[in-house]
Amino acid sequence: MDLTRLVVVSNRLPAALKKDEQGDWKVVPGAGGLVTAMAPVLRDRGGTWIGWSGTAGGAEVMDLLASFSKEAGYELKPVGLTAEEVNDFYFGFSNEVVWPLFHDFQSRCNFKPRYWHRYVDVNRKFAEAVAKWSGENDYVWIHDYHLMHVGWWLKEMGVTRRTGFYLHIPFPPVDIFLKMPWRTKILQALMEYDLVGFQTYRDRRNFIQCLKLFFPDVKAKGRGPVVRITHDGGTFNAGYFSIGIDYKQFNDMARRPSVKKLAQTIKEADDDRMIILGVDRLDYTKGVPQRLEAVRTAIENYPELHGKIIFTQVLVPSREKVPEYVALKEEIERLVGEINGKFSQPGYTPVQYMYRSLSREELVAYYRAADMALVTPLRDGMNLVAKEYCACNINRKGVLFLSEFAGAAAQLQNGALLVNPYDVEGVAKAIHHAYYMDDKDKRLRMRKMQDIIRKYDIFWWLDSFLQAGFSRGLGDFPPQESVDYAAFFEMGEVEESEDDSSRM
Ligand code: GDG
Repeated sequence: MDLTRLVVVSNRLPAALKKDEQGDWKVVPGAGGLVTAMAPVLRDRGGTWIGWSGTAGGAEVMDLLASFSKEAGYELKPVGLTAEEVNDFYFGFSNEVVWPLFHDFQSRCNFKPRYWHRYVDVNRKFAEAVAKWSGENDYVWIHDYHLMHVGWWLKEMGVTRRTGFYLHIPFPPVDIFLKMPWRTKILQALMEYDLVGFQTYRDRRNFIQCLKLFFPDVKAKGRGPVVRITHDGGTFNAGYFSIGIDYKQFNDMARRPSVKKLAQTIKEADDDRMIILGVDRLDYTKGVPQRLEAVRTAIENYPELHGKIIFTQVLVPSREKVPEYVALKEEIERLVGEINGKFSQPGYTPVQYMYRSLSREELVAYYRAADMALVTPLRDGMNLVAKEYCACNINRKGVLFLSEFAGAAAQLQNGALLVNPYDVEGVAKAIHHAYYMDDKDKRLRMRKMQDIIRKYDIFWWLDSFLQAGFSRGLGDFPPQESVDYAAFFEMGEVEESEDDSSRM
C-alpha cells in the first residue's frame, strides 16, 4: 500500500484559538517539541492534524483554521466539544481517572461511570472526524490517553485505516491497572491499533502483562523494541520509543548572546552560590512538595550548605480551577514560606519561587544559569525538562538529579544522579554530594547525557515510530540505546515472557 499522507490526532490542536482585546478570535500557533517535529513531516508528506480547538466549533472557527492551515502547509481540522463534554471527558475521565491511575495514584481516582460513558462518546466524535478528514491510504497517528478508544470506533464504523497510537504517560503495572472498572474495554480498544507505542520498556512490559492476565491466549514475539502480539487470530505490534527534544534548537538558543546575558544576570545576583533549579507544571505527579522538603533537609542536615545554595522553583499554572490543584499550590507556597522564614538572612533567601510561565528564552537562560537541576517527579512518562536542562548546559558543569520514576531515567542513568523522590534524606545527601563533585566528574556525566539526548532527539523518535508503523516490521527503524533494566531496578532478572534482549 502506498502511504502518502499523515493524519495526526491529539486532544488539542497544535494551535490555540483565543479572543483578542476586541473580542475577536485569533489563532496562536503552538511551539512545543511535538509540533516542531511534526510540522515538516506534515508539510512534506501532506497531512492533517485533528484535535479539539478549545471551543464548541462553528463556521468562524473553521474559517480561521483554514487560513492558518494555508500558512502552516498542512490542514488543521477541529473537533468541537460542548461544555459538558469538556467536563466529563477531559476534566473527568482523562484527568480524574486515567491521569492519576496511570501515574500510580489510585486513591486520587474518581471512577464516575458518567465520565467513562462520555469518554467513549467523545472518542467516537474524534473517530468520526478521522473518517471524514482522512483517506484509505493515510497513516493515522493518534496521541495520548485522552483518545485510547478512537481505533476501536474506527473498526466499529468499518473505516479501514492503518493506525498507530502513542501513550505519552506511563502504563501502570498490573496491580494498579486492575482497579480500572473498564479495564478489559480499554485493553481491547488498544489492541485495535496496528501499532501501540510507549515511552519505555517498562511501560510496554506492564501493558503486555495486563494483556496476558485478561486474555490468556495473548502471545508476544520479538527481540527488539517492537514486538508482535497475537490475540484471537489477529496481530498488532507494541513498541517503546522514548520521546526526545529538539536538542539543536535548545543548544543553539542557549548560546545566543541575549540568553547568555540573561543567564549572567540570573547568576550574578548569587555569584558565590549554587543555583538549583526546578521547572514543572503545577501537578501532584511532579513531586514539588517532596522536593522542597528535600531542600529543607539539605540545609538542616548539612549546615555548611546554608547560604551556599539557592533553590529556584518555576511552577507553571495548570488546571487552576480544580480544587486539588488549588490545594497543591497552597501547600507548595506554605512550604516555600516556611523554609524562607526559617533560613533567610540579610542578602540570602534560600528559595526563589515563580508561579507563571516563562518565555522560551527566559526558560533557556535559567537552564543555562543553573548549577544543578532537581527533576524529581513521583512518576513521569518521560520528562522533557531533564533533557532540555542538559541540552542547555553549555559549560558542562551542571548536575542533573533525576527521579528513578521518570521515564528519562532509563536513558540518562549513566550521567544523572538518580534519586528516590520520596526519600527526602537521600535527595538531601545527593545535593550535598553534588556540591563537592569535581568538575571533571560533572563534565563526564553531562557529556554522556548530552550524547544520548542529541542522538535520540525528537526527530529520531518521530522517524522510529513512523518507520515501525509504516513498515509493520519489527526491527527496520533507527536503533535505540540499549539499557539494562534489570540492573537499573536491581531486580536481578526481569520477569516477562516476550523475548527481548535490547531494553531501554
Ligand atoms: C507529558 C508527560 C512526557 C515548562 N515550564 C515552562 C515551559 N515548560 C515546558 C518544558 C517542557 C514541557 O513544558 C513539560 O514537559 P514534560 O515532559 O516535563 O511534562 P508534561 O507536560 O507532563 O508532558 C511527560 C511528555 O508528555 C512528552 O511525551 O515527557 O512525561 O507527562 O517542554 O520546556 N515552557 C515555557 N515556559 C515555562 O515556564 N515556555
